[in-house]
Amino acid sequence: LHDPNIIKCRAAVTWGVNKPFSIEEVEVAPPKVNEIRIKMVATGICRTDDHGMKGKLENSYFPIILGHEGAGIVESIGEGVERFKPGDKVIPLCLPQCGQCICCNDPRTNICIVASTDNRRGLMADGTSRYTCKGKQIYNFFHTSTFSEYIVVEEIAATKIDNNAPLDNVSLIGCGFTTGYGAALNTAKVHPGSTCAVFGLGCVGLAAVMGCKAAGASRIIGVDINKDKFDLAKELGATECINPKDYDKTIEQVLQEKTGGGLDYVFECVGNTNTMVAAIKSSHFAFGTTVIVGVSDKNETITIDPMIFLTGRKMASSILGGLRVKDAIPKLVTAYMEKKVDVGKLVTHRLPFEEINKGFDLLQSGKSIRTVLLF
Ligand code: CND
Ligand code: ZN
Repeated sequence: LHDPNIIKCRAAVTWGVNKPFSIEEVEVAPPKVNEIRIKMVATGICRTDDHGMKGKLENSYFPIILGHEGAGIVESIGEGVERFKPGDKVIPLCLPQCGQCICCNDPRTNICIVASTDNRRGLMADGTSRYTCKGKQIYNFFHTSTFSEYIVVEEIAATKIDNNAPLDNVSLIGCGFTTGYGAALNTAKVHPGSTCAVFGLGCVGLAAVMGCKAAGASRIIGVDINKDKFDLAKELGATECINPKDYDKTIEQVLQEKTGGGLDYVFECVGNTNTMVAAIKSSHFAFGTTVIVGVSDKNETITIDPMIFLTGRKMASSILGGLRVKDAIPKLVTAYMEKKVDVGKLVTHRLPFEEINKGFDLLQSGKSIRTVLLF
C-alpha cells in the first residue's frame, strides 16, 4: 500500500564502485522515532565523496547516496523529536553526537560511538534504510547522504543554525571548512608567530590556511602540485606557495632548508600516503607537530622510521577539526554571517543538482575548490 508520507524525489544514486552518479527518482520514507526529514537546499562536493564513490573507504556500501556536506530545512519530524521543528534551518552532521556514549562524555574527543565505522553501516539505528530506488534498498553515507532532495537523518545527526543563514555557502561548514579551520585552531592549536605548512590547497587545506592565519602564524607555506591554487591560497593567508615539482630535492628537504630545520605545524590535506610521510619529515625535529587531515585509501599504509619521533616530533589527526560539531557548526555559521570567516571564498562553482557529474569532473581536473550543488 502506498504511504502518503513517502516522498518521491530526485537523488544521485551510486550503484557500484566507480559508477557515475545517476539521477534517479527515489522514495524517501517518513522519519521514524528520533529521526527528522530534511529538504536539502545546497550540498558541497568534498573529496571524501569521491573516495566513497571509488570504494576507497571502509564505510561505503553500495548502492549508496553519497554526500555529507550540506544544508537544508526540516520538512517533518518523527516521534520523540524535541530539538527540531519543521522550518528549522539545519546542517546534517556527518559526525553525529549522541551525547551519551563514553566518547561524547569525554572532552578529549569529538568522536561519538555512533560514528564509529562498525556502528550503523550505512543504515539507521533500527538497521533499515529510509531510501529505496527501483525496489532496492539504498545505503546512506556518513549518516547524511546529502546528494538527495530529501534526506532522513537521526536527530543526533543534525544541528540547528541561524534561520537567516544563506544555505548555499554555509553548506561548507558541514565538512570542508570546519575540518581545515578546526585542524589549525583546535587540533594543532597553532600559536602566534609560528611557522606552518599546508600540503594540499583544496577546500580543506585552504580552510587550514585560514585557521593558521586566524591563529597569528607568521609564516604559512602552501604546498600543492597544482599552481592554479596559489592565488587563492595567498589571498586567504599563505605567505608563500611552492610546487614540489619545481625542485630536484624532496619537498621535506626544501621545507627544512626554508625554515632552518622544519616547521612548527604541518597539515596534510591531500590524503596521499607519500605526502603524509613528507609532511611528518617537514616538521621541526624537536617541537614540530604534523596533523594528518587527508583521508587515504583503505588499502594503503605508511612506513616510517619511528626514531623520527624520538626527539619530540608529534603526529596528530582529527575529523572535522576535532570539534564537537553540534555546537561548533552553529557558531561558525554565526561567525560567517558576522563576516569573521569568509567561507564563500572557497565556493568557486555553483551548479544545479542535476549537474553533479560535472561537479565531480571539476574536482578531479583540479579546476574547482568547492562546487556547491543547488537543489
Ligand atoms: P581536494 O581534492 O579539493 O584538494 C586536494 C589538493 O591536494 C588539490 O589541490 C591537489 O592538487 C593537491 N595535491 C594532490 N596531490 C598532491 C601532492 N602530491 N602534493 C601536494 N598537493 C597535492 O580535496 P579536499 O580539500 O576536499 O580534501 C582533502 C583531503 O581531506 C581528502 O583526502 C579528503 O578526503 C580529506 C577530508 C578529511 C576530513 C576530516 O575530517 N579529516 C574531512 N573532509 C575531507
Ligand atoms: Zn568532507
